[in-house]
Amino acid sequence: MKNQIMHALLSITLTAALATAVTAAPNDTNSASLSVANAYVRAMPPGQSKTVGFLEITNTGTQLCRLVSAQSTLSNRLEFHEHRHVQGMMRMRQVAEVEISAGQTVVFEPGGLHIMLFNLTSPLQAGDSTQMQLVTDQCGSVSFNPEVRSLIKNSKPMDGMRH
Ligand SMILES: [Cu+2]
Repeated sequence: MKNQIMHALLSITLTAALATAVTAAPNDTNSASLSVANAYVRAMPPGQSKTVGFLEITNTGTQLCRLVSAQSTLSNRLEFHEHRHVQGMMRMRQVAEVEISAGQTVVFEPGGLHIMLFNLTSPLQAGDSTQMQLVTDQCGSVSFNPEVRSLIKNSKPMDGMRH
């Protein structure tokens, strides 16, 4: 009888340990099913402390992945945003998470989904090295190095910078 109780307790402990390991995994492992292409952030005009990032992310796996947060050495506050036309006006709003179905590519682009980077402490210039990481709920995380692109190359310089 005592043995059975001990066994049950051991099982519970093992289950709890496994659950902890699974929960911790997204921060530690690089995703096997997500790949990022064409990632860039905009160089900042003088006086700006925020900028925007764009990329294409593909889910090559077989399960749904949800982007739940973004991290970067550039900024302590990153948010997923999207633009929506509301009564003829372009409005920006924060989205808590971004879903990527199995086999789908989600594009972050000017006028649509984008990543806002707030509180940048130093100006960002074309050629600077950067690092960014996207964290998912169950697909691990993916790290990459966005290119810094100058606004001058863009035909609509202020697009995406308005709040
Ligand atoms: Cu935004």
